[in-house]
Amino acid sequence: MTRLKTNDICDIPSRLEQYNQDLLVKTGQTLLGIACHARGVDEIKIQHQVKSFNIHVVPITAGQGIITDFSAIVTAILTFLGFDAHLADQVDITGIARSFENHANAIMMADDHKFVGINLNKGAVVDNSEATGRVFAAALDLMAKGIRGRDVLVLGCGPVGEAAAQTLLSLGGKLALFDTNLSAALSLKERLLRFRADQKIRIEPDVIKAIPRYGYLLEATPAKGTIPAKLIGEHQLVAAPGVPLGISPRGCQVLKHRLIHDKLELGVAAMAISLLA
Ligand code: 2YG
Repeated sequence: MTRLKTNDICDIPSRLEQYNQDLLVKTGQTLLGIACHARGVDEIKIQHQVKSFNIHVVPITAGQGIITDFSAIVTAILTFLGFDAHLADQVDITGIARSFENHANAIMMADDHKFVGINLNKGAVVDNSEATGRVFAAALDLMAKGIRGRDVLVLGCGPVGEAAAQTLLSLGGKLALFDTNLSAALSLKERLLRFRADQKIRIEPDVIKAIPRYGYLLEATPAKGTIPAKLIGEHQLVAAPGVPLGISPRGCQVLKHRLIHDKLELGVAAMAISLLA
């Protein structure tokens, strides 16, 4: 799992309004709308609930320690979405205990291994990797005006790619998988088929040969340059939760409004909606 750096995320708060507009142009939905689509809940209903849903974000010093502004930026994203969000003024156990004492509805916090949301009333846990894969798949579905029946290639079969693959199957996508580690792709296919024996899932052994053959790509690798600019076609749509972005600046220019990528916003929005729903 890629560890974010402050300068990856420091300009998120000031660009939230603009990013929201970009998402609206690309998908027809806002950040909140995409997160609701990823959960299959009605946005209007959710809008009434967000402002009274109190989420505390608690910085955690374990392991490599605090990423400057990470918790403040998560809080800013939640506030933008309309939640009653607060950055805890204490860290670690003290911050967590204080959130319970202040009757928070949920806590969000991250160590070096997991970034989770916990609903304090229901005890439900939401994981950022799962939420991120799911919400980027939902964004691709919206951008494609329905992924049903379309051939979609998931690049990267880790936790984010797995959640994206599951979501794309449930949205009716015709799934293909690639991973630099072939056994990761094969074992993901096996896990997915346990629940959908009827589905056909292709494994693509050669990503360079495969990319031009898919109109819809979900890039969930922690590698740069996964999708070379020269392979990007005129009509391909790409949703890229992978950090760092697996597409070069040149590739981003070619894709323009056919690419969705961010480092925190969609995943945090999907976590929050899952905590509330
Ligand atoms: O509380 C803090 O400031 C730190 N303990 C946060 C550490 C977060 C480490 N994890 C990551 O940087 C990413 N996996 C977060 C999610 C990236 C988007 N999918």
